[in-house]
Amino acid sequence: MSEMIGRQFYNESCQCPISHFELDSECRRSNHQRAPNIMEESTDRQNRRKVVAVVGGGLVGALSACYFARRGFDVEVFETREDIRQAKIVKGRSINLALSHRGRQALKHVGMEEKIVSQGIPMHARMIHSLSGKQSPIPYGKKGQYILSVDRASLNKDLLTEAERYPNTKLNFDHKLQDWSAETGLMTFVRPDGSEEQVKADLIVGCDGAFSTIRKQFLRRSRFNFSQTYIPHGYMELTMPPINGEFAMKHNYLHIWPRNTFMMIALPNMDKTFTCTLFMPFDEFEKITTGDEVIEFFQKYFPDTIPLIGEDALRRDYFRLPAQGMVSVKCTPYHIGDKCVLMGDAAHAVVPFYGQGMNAGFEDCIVFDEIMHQLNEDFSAVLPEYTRVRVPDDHAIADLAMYNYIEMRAHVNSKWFLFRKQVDNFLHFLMPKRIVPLYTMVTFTRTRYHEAVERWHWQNKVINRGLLFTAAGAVLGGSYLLIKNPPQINNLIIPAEKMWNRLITLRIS
Ligand code: FAD
Ligand code: EGU
Repeated sequence: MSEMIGRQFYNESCQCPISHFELDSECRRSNHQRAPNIMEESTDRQNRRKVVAVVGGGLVGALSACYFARRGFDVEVFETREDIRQAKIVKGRSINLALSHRGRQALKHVGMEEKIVSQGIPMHARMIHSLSGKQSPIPYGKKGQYILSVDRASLNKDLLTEAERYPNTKLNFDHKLQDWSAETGLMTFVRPDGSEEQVKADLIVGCDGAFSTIRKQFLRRSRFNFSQTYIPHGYMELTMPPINGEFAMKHNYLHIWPRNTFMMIALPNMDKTFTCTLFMPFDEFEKITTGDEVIEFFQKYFPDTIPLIGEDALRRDYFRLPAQGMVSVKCTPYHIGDKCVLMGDAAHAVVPFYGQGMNAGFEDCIVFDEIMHQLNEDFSAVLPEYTRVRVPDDHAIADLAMYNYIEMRAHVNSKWFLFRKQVDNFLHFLMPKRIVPLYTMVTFTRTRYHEAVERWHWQNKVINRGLLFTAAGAVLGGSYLLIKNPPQINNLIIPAEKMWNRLITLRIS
């Protein structure tokens, strides 16, 4: 175990001071060719730089490595997979993701916003596809308010490369965490050849995703709360190729086909394809067993997409991979003593029905960093504070995403979706300060998630009260008019026979 630490401490000697919140880019990009400073070297030896082990080199792990590196820690990232920058085929979850304000802010803090944004495709509105093939756009907000469709693999690669630019960061691929001890902090990694490696660090950051191995040790501890829920839906990704070298649909949109239990979403890619994600219950996925049944199903629910995805491609791709599951995980606390902390999906996996999983994980990094700054990087104070501050917000977004899943599944067809979003936007237009749509707070601000939920409840009260007053006003006003101009009573009486006929037709239709 000391081998790993040894390699870190005594070989590499970037002369960055222990704590440099405002580390300028010049220092870390100079390939540390600065002449060793004797004063710094001696302090380094006495007061060795702390080692932070980031377990998981996914989106959140790679970003959090940058944050710790910026602060001057010796960062070691351990990732099960091989280096995806060299790999030929990258398997993994969803191909593209919606990046919004929270994620962008987190990237901005490490100077990565511009690069990532330039490789994303702005989506200014949703495009709602009705069953008849009609398309209706609904803007996300004002002109500057858009979300970005970004490629997961390329985002992950860029973040790894960025982390690696810090001389005090080392990436260890082909290192799968097998187990670790919360008592000693000792981690055991397995290599592809079956060999084991043991590593110790001052702080372990668990960014190893929804099925976190780091989290397993939390489960064995007293007073750790944990819940995990699989939803009955699965998802499948299908690619819509370009037509004559151009996007098959308008590309600055998030395309949505809301069909209650069945739903499809499509996000654009830089290569002019769309990635369509079909959401439906697992038992429905299983009912479809032949190519003909696939076409029949699409004919019934998503007819406009058949020529765009291509009939042959549909028949083939539907059976390429089984549908993937979606899990929601909530837990608390996020830390063990001053030794270990969870971030990203390892701390909170959310269902993708708000497009916030990665954004929330990226925001975890900002929140942790802000607390590090406030509490002078004292892990024994920072970790409990991070749990205290962050848990309510992550739980709020997990609940919101689940709520939206249930709502969409229950009664969201294209008409309802259009209607609801238009009502939201209209109320916001009437009272721009007082009523802000929930998705706006979630997607375009850094309002704490739990505050967004509280505000939403409060707004709904205001709206309901408004509706009540409007209704009461209508009744009172109507009564007044009736009293002032009493109608001929005879005109109101419909012959009983006529009434009966009306009732019958109502029942039938
Ligand atoms: P992961 O991306 O899962 O990374 C974990 C990493 O840890 C992996 O690289 C893995 O190999 C590694 N690892 C695991 N175990 C070990 C181990 N034992 N040892 C070493 N390494 C290990 N979010 C959004 O913000 N916007 C969206 O539009 C969006 N759409 C989504 C659509 C779908 C269908 C799904 C399923 C999710 C979506 N998300 C979205 C959520 C987003 O994918 C996740 O929140 C995000 O990937 C979490 O990042 P992470 O780094 O915490 O975990
Ligand atoms: C799901 C899967 C539309 C990417 C939620 C909206 C999503 C994304 C919505 C996926 C929906 C649903 C919102 C964004 C976004 C909407 C949002 C969902 C990106 C409430 C790659 N959702 N998603 N809400 O408002 O706030 O447009 O896989 F269909 S982005 Cl489910 Cl803003």
